Amino acid sequence: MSEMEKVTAVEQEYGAAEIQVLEGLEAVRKRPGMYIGSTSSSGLHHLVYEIVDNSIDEALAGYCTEIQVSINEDGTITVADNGRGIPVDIQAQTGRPALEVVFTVLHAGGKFGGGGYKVSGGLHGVGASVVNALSEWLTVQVHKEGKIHEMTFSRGNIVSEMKIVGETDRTGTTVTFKPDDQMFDTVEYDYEILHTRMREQAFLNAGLRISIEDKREGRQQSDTMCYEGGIREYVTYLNQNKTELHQEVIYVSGSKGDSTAEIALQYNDGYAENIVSFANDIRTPEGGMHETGFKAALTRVLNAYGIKYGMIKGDDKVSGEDCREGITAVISVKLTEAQFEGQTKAKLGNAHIRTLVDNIVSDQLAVYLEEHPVVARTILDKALTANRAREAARKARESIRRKTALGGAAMPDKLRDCNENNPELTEIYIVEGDSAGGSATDGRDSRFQAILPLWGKMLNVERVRADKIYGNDKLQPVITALGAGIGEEFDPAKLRYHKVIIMADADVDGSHIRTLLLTFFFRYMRPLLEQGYVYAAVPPLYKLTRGKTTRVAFSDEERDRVSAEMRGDNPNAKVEISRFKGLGEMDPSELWETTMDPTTRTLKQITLADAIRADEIFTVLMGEKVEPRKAFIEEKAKYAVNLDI
Ligand code: TTJ
Repeated sequence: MSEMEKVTAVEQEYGAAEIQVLEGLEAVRKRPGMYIGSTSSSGLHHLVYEIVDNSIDEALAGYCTEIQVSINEDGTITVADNGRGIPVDIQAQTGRPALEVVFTVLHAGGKFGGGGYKVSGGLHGVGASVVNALSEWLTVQVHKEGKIHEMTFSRGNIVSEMKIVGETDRTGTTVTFKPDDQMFDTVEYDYEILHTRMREQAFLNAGLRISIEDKREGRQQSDTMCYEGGIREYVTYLNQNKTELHQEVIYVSGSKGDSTAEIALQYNDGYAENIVSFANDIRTPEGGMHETGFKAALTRVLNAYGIKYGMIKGDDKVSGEDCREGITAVISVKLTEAQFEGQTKAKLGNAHIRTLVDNIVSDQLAVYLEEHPVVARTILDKALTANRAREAARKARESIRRKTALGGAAMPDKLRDCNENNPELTEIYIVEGDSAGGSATDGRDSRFQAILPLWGKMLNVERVRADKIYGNDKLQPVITALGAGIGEEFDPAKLRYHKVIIMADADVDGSHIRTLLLTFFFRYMRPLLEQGYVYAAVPPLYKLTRGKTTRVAFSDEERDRVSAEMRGDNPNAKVEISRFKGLGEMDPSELWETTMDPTTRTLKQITLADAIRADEIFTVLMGEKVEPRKAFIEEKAKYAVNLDI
């Protein structure tokens, strides 16, 4: 039951209604994870998306053209738009100003005052009241009808009732909030995470100008994003640094009833399939009906064209995978009452959307191919080449399989396996470098911990056809050790370890390996991430020694605190502090105690969102052009390291 209904049920007795409201927001503070997914960094960033969603709804309704997001100097967040402004009049239902209701009643955002928005990103969201409940303080200013209306809150409670604080000649809404550090593991915002999300939203809402600024000391930066071409430009962005096979991005769109769909696509000369899909501006990395409809129609249209013009003969059809080799596509659908399903609620379930997308692609792509025969021939050639390569690879794989039949796959030489066989109890550390691998092997508990060292440069999965992955000397050991296959054959039930732990240094090389591995898992073992099997080890940064006592610290703050503790009441005591330069520097017992012992270590679970970001770094920048790639990886290394997203 929504809180709104409860409030109505008490028939607007003001006191009772107020109590209901407080109980509503109290529930949010009791179980914040229920409303924003988690109280980690991901939940923290979610607060911003919740607020921005409201402004995007206003933009979808046609009344807002600009949104500004700022990380203020003190680490608080401001979101401002130039929409009509949240209504400030007294709401009949509650006898309270609508503005107050938006921030104090659960799920009130966007749906009050009758009518509301037809298709709304905010429909998925939980609304401004949740952000309010989880903020140490929050201020909202509404510019409307010549006046500036202001209201302030603390942890969801009203601090000052709505009042007029000045005059204005514009309209719009501005919200500033400070996330409550009692509610979150961290309250430090990451500019890159917000930047990526805002860029995505700008692509999805053509013509909407979104700017973002970091005003914090020493980290000042900003960007303004506005894409008249919408998802067409998104495809261009994803294909930048790649060699496109045809110049123009193909775009098709249509609607039925309240639902709309648009698809943009362009092929490049690589082998990866890169389909990014959204429902109501929310990313759906697990796919769903819109992707299914798209894939079915694409395969059907290309085969029909190939047969019609004699490029495909007899029964030699090209498969879906063949048709998607080297494709970059963005699918965006909007619908009322989107059903999000799957492990991470990241899969669209509404079946009528499959039909809508299938029809649009079937009709319009067929016409496009007829009108652009050169492009059509290029795409068909690509699919036919993919088809031949896949056939050849399948035969090669089968002959290898026959050779190793019965014996099962031999484990990689470098793998130091554990004794336990039950995968639910075992874990594998994928370790960067031979020396760290040595320390890990000596330090581990070999009963349940396996070690697989990786060394040297990893394969750039962007530039390789899926079949080559099997034969790659860096990835093959990972595939064999995990034992669950890759791609469409990947089967989590066959996993040999239920914890896959990436252990790499907190430097550029470490983040490179981590990014590559995550990209690989994202592309070829996605359920591994979806089902939460992947972790990052968190090695300490500092070692502190006083006499015979040694301790470690994982951050600068902890270093200072531990150092003070070790000195105790003795101000002259000398505590020596050294920085671990890398995993290889730790001796086996140090590595065990700080990073591998399940009773003391910290593991960060890697989410699909982390992998998407790693993949995007790749998709966008791992093209042929080497220099920008190097510069980018070095610049972004910090956020591939900072996995707590
Ligand atoms: C609702 O319908 C009547 C006219 O105003 C519409 C509205 O509420 N627009 C609106 C809300 N624009 N911007 C917001 C908004 C902006 C922020 C930053 C935060 C919140 C909670 C709402």
